[in-house]
Amino acid sequence: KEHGETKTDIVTITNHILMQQQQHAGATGDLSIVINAVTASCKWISNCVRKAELMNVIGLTGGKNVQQESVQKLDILSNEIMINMLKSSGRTAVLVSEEDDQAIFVEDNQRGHYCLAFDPLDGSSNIDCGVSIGTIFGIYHVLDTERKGELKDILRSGKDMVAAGYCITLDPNIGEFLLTHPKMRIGKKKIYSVNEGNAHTFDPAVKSYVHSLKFPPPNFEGKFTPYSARYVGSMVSDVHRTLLYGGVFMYPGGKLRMLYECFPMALIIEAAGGKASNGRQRMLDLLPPSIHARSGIFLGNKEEVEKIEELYRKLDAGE
Ligand code: P6P
Repeated sequence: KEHGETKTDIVTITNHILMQQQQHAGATGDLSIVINAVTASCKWISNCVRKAELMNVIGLTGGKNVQQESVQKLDILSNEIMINMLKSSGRTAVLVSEEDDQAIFVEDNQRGHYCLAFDPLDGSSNIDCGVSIGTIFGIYHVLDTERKGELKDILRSGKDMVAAGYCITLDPNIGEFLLTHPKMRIGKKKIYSVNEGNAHTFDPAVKSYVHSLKFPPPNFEGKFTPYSARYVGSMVSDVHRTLLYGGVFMYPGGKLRMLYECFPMALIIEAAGGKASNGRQRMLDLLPPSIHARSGIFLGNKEEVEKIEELYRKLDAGE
């Protein structure tokens, strides 16, 4: 791009998916339809969140979701938008949402070959203070297209996911998602991201790792080079920064949900050349025992995650 010339090879998500799909001879276009339903939902949700401040919709409904967390009205709205858009795409069979206690089995006449696990509005406790929030989703293809639409089609390990994504920003001017980082590779900055208010719950491996980042030995020039601490408290924001800048994001213990938070983010980070683990095993190899099962998660630059895994090996070996 010469200085001053307008960039003309703008690729929208629809074009990008179609170009990817054309590379697969047997592609039916169904996955493109599913992803377009997700992007349409994200545009609608983004619009609702922006309008919420004006409509004063913000405020607790007093209800509780399956996680016994107080629910914001926007959570309910976002969930209904996602479910209705995915069902009416006619390409989905089973849906799992953070907002619904049970899996949703799409009626026969609307059923398709894809299953989605999603958090319609992750980080919603941050809505009132304007921190970025977003939608996280992971997509599976049903195991058997003749018998599509059973729990086993979605209660699976992360490595079976065919696609995953999150929505955090939308270009409100043209209302499109634009390809900004083709062939995305994770950054290499020295940043660590964890809620240190939970330090009293950290096991010795996490304690030792975090300490090593804050008080590293002098580098080869004898300089003291601690990592920077960054923590938003909204997974889409913390993982997006980790993807673009590098470093490590951690939520030790079991708060984040495997199907619709850990697996999609693990798939994305691995696709960008990073690593994701529960400290002992590759995140995507885990098999969730239930649809809202939780896991500890460490994701980011390979060498950072490998340091943590080595500390867990020593901890388990009693060293
Ligand atoms: P804590 C938001 O509520 C969320 O589910 C994730 O988006 C975020 O990473 C995490 O919880 C923050 O949890 O305990 O640090 O407030």
